[in-house]
Amino acid sequence: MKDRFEYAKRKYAEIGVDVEAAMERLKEVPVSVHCWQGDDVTGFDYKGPLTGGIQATGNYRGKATTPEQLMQDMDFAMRLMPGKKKLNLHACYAIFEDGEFADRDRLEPKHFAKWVEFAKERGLGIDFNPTFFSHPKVKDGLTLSSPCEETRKFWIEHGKVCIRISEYFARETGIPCVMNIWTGDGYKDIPADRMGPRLRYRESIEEILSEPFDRNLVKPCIESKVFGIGVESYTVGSAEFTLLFAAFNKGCIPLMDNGHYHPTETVSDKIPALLCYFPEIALHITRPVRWDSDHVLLFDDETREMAKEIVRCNALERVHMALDFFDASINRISAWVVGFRSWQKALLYALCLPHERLARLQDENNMTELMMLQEELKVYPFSDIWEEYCDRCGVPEDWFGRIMKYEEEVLALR
Ligand code: RNT
Ligand code: ZN
Repeated sequence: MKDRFEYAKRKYAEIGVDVEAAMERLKEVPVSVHCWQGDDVTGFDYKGPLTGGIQATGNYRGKATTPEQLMQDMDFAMRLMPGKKKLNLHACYAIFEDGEFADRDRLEPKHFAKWVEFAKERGLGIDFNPTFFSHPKVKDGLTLSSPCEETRKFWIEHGKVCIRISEYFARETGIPCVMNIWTGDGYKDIPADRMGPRLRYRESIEEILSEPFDRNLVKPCIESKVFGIGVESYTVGSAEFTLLFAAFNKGCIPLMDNGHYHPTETVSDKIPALLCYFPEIALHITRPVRWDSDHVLLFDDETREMAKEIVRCNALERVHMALDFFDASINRISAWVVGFRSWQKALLYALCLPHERLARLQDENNMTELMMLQEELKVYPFSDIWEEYCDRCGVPEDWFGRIMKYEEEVLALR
């Protein structure tokens, strides 16, 4: 195996790529692991169905149903993922001690103390998301854009308490917290007023962000969407609305989820466009199949292309990367691990490309050689670099066998 790695390393060196440097660089890049793959976005605060136009399908055995189980599963999964991680939480994952309960507008840092403990023990930063769905106060499918003042107030308050919790995460872990605002607000059928909800949405988010906080600790993001299930005709937080909101509100970061665009649009192309204007951007990395289906991320063309853009733009520090998929039809731990590994592969692959040389060919209009080289690079001995990277990160070779054993010994008994 080492011989193969040495050969691959030489082969890459011939085209000017230092694979050692690539591996070292990747080890420092944090990728946020979403807790919600572990329990199909259920959370711990309400017993109702998943709403907001998103859907987890499948009923594979062994779903985590308590904080202890979710932490145990996540811990197990993370050990099988090479590279640096962050923990991504949603507000609905608040942990209440014996019989105590606080609604979403009354959440406090203490309700996340156990998560902080979990993160600190493992040296992880924490990212956060207010949860504007799966809750009785979502009125007629609306939250921050609702015409009902009481509803709007409730959700604004939720956003504000989440800022305070985000700041607490950052202070405790010493790592800034990326806080993402996404709502499923919209209409199933053709609305009579498209601007009204957007004006209310704008006002609500501005109000949330008027909560005083340290901008070095909390990085607020806003995520757009094209449509959801049951919300097919109109989405308040559309792409244009969201991008312009971020552009006009200093310090607010636009978040692109690559499941949230029309099927022939690509987020890989949008990354460099946004980087021309925003100092920082954020991503939800997923795999949409025909719609925003949130299938497990794979090492496919568009995934590689997104990673290539981030690396080419020299923007590994400017792009906050988070995974966002949830498949309940297969072993959830394998889903987590395969998805995370896919993104690591994509980043490592991108770091092992001779970007300057390729760009030069483009600038010289040598499109003949550019095509040739881009095609040849696809079958370079990348797998040997990847194996070496996993080995250096201490990931066991038989990681999948371990997941199967965990399914038998832990998940199957739930
Ligand atoms: C939904 C959005 C959103 C959620 C998570 C659970 O379409 O992608 O980011 O997936 O917040
Ligand atoms: Zn998302």
